[in-house]
Amino acid sequence: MKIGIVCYPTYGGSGVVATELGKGLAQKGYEIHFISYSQPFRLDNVFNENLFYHDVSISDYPLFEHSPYTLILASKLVDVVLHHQLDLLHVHYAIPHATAAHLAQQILLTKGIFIPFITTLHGTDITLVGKEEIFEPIVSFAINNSNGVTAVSEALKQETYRYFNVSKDIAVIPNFIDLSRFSHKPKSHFKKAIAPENERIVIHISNFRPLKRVDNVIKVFAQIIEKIPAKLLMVGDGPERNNAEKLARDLCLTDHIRFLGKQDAVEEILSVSDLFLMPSETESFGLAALEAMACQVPVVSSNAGGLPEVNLNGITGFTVEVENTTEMAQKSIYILEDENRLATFKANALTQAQRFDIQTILPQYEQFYKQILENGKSI
Ligand code: GMT
Repeated sequence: MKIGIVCYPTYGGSGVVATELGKGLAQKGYEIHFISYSQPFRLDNVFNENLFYHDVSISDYPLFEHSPYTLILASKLVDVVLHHQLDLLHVHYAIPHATAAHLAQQILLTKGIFIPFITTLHGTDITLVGKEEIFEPIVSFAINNSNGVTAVSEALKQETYRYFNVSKDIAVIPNFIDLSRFSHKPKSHFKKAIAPENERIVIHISNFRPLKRVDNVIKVFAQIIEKIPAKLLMVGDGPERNNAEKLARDLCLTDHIRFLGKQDAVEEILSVSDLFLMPSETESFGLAALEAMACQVPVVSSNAGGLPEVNLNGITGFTVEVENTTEMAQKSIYILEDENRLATFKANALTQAQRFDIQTILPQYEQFYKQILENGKSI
């Protein structure tokens, strides 16, 4: 089967899921064509005869103050489908990818070619951007006209029905994890460098967008450190980083917090960590939390969106009301203060992460593709 995958190439969960899915499918013999405006960052250093990347070059024609990306992408999709005889398009993130795929589908129909497309909803396309009223008609239209729709959590599925005029069935296929990469690695020398007095290591990883509430990470940590010797690692970069660094300074915590910026080998940093904080305002799934759990790191998160489907309250960590930093700190201290309790939470985190093993989830996508292609035959 030849599949075109459309995604955002930059740091971000949807691009990671799309890229890892494509790589996994290519290994199983599918021919995968990534189509994006730059090479997805997780597609680095991969050579596989079944993997292709097609660049969507953005025109700089002076009349276009803003390049019409949706149209350029639609044209590129037509081109790639025709020249590589694709069977299926799988677009990640509704805006604008689903609209571009629909347009490409209609153009190809005029040439006597039918290509079905699947849209995977990842979260902010529905919860944030989607709620901007202006986008409602286009997102509803694109979802209703997709040949198949998946959402990464039950919560996101329900939210889509709540906010959009959508009649289409939505299948839930959760995020997944490659356990051969994300596993606990012995890195005691690294731990010693960060926490020479054997302090607990607390970690946060994100793109530092406002909805990640990195300010609350710092506020929770400020309360943890009053009771337990600890260090905080802040991994990632984004618009809120400066504010977070300033808050750390204002709270006199700079000796205890390290801002590491973007890191590739996050599994190594997670391997020395004892607790992951994710106080997000909204989170359709929380891939970063799953990556932490796979490395045996318990999670204290908000209870937003799909997080309770990933982080089991009282078992793999705790889920707490968004903004309740006092309770987040109390739960964190509860996990960190007792060695045996911490070990139990760590073991539970791994057991839960194993349920999202790529080997289990990838066949769900394969099954879904088959179903959509079968349905397509009857159109
Ligand atoms: O979380 C982000 O800022 C990135 C965002 C994206 O669209 O790339 O992630 C979303 O998709 C991920 C993969 O499905 C989910 O694990 C994240 O929970 C989701 N983010 C939000 O809902 C905020």
